[in-house]
Amino acid sequence: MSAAVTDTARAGAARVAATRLMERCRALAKITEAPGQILRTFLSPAMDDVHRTMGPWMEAAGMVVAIDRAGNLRGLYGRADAPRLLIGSHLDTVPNAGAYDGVLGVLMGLALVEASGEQNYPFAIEVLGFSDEEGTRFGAPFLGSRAVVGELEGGLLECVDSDGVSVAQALRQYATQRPDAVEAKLSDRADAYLEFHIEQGPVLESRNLALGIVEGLAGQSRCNVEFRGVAGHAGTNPMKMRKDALAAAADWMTGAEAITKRFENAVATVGQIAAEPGGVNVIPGVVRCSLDVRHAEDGVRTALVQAIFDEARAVAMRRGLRVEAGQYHEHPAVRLAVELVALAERAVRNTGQATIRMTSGAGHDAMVIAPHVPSAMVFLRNPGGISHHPDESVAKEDVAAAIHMGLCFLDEFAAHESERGDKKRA
Ligand code: HGY
Ligand code: MN
Ligand code: MN
Repeated sequence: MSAAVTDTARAGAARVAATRLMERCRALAKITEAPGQILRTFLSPAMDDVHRTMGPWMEAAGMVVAIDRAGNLRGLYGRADAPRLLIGSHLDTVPNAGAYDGVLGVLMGLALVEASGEQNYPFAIEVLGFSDEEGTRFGAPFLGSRAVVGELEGGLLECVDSDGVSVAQALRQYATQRPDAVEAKLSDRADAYLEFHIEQGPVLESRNLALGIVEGLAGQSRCNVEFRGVAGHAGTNPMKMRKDALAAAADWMTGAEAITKRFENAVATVGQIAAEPGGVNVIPGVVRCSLDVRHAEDGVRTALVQAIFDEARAVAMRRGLRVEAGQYHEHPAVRLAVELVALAERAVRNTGQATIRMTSGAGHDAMVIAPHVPSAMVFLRNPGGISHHPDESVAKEDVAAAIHMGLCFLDEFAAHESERGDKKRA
């Protein structure tokens, strides 16, 4: 069959596979631990339901399916002792999430196994559905992929959820309830990792492109800032005599925003704020804020975190309050594997599409895997860049383009693996 006919057939198969993938995203979007919104968190019963739904799809595609002790869903297509291409992303969500963040990348792995038919690749494919990338339950992200690379340890295990349960306790309880869970570890045959993800930003749409090739991911810091003032009666305390923790936090946040704008391409976000005691007629005595800081260069990010902490101390001093600021999680910026990024770019071009190289402001499991396995990421256009929101969407045509590109990637990777094999034998 001529290459053109094969490619036309392939593009047709990709469109059929894209329709099924979108249906599966909608089916999984119905699985939630909060009626009326999409919410799935680390080791929750909702995640078990996702496994019970996806497992049969993966088995029907010829995969051997297992759940590991960190709650990651794993499907292997091909020989266990063959070199392995990992394709994955996460199955957990933020609160009130969209239907595609993470899930799409896991279903892309399944779709490529199904669409690749009986191709006899010189490698196996392992599809991974990570159990926690967002950090919604414990605040610390990447728990699933960190477990796989052996980095779920130390302080991360002591993070507690809103019920006071630690990561370590949650893992012990999960393993007790699932004696058949397999070890959460990376195969020593893992040769490459590929992650498909919606862009969660406006760039591809602004450039009228379906797919982007990720070269690197910005580093991120997650911090807590706590202001301690004096709670009091809202009616009897003159404004000049107050030590209002919420007014101080507000003062700090506007200062932090102005500071961040002076650091080019940096972002800082206070996503959570809790005021105590929380009465409408009580001056807040304690306010706890989250702080998420990101930048492509680690030195700039570290300097910005310090400048924002200094601003908190200056506001507290000015207003006569106490403040504690600390970083509880950070992940350095990551560059993805040059050779694999070029291979992914070639695969896009082989489908006849244009593409661009991008740096991701969002964190992804690829940044955890990349220091251990050569990794590449492909972004899909995300209308309006809307994400972490129920209006998050992706076009079926762009999913078809991604599947088409993914099949070309498998061809390119097969050639790459055969070449590696030849060199080893020489
Ligand atoms: O926070 C992030 O960047 C990702 O969506 N977890
Ligand atoms: Mn996300
Ligand atoms: Mn994500």
